This record gives sequence, structure tokens and C-alpha cells, in this order.
Amino acid sequence: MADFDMVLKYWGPVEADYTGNGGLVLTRLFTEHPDTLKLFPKFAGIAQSDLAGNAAISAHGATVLKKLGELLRAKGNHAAILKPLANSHATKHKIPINNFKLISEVVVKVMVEKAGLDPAGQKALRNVMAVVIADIDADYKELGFTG
Ligand code: CUP
Repeated sequence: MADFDMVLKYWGPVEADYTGNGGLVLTRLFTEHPDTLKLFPKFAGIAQSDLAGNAAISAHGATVLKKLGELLRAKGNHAAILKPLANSHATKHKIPINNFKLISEVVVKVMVEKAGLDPAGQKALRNVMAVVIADIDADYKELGFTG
């Protein structure tokens, strides 16, 4: 089975609560990698202890997971989705590429816990994210952003 389909089998519990799961992903990213919090001016003032209950963080987490869902459903045919995303993350948010690798690992962990993603599914998700990140990286280079 293609990697995209393998991961989509587990997407139900994720999309059933994009906000809750998205909040979990970003809270964990910011806890495990505190420097990533500084990338977001609108989150920078939030104390570590308030991350979990913060509505703005959950809202952005939902955005991230919805975007991932779109990417999975595009099954690799994702240039039209990724270009604008790479563009805004290079020129507006200035998010270095390594952060996409960090958030990918957090998504794997959260999907293990919340959706029971099995080892084959974990490998599939890592493969999907590697392709997505390589494509973002190519766009970054075209834009001259050395993320
Ligand atoms: O959209 C958005 O917002 C993005 C999403 C994604 C993810 C992953 C892959 C692809 C895409 N984001 Cu936001 C991102 C990020 C964040 O938030 C943080 C960190 C890193 C990255």
C-alpha cells in the first residue's frame, strides 16, 4: 500500500478532533524544543505552563493538522498546496526547515498515542513527511531562504 494510504487509514481519530490533537502537537513541540516557541511572535509570551490550555495554540495546531490531511489526500500531487505554504513560511514566518522535521516527529508520536499508528504506519508517515519536507526545501532554495 502507498505510504499516503497507509497513513490515511489512521486519520479518522486525528480529524475527529483537529483542535485537541493540534493543541497537543504544538504543546509538545514547544515543550520538547523550547526554541521553536520563539519562531512565533504571537505565542512568545505564553508561559510553558499555559501552553496546553491556550486557544491560539490549539487553533494553529488545528491548521497544521488540516494541512497535513490535505497533503495526505493529495497523495504526492501536492505542488499547488505546498508552494504557497513554503512561500509564507520562508518569507513571512521565516521557519527554518529543521522545524518541519521536529514537528513531523511530534506528529508521529501523537498519532501513535491517539490513533494507534503501528510501526508500518510510523514508517509510512516518516516517508510522507520526508517527501513533503524535501519539496518545501526545494522551494525554500528557489526563494533564496536558507532555512
Ligand atoms: O500551515 C502550517 O502552519 C504549517 C503546516 C505544516 C506542517 C508540517 C509539514 C508541512 C506543513 N506549519 Cu505552522 C508548520 C510548522 C509549524 O507551525 C511549526 C513548526 C514547524 C512547522
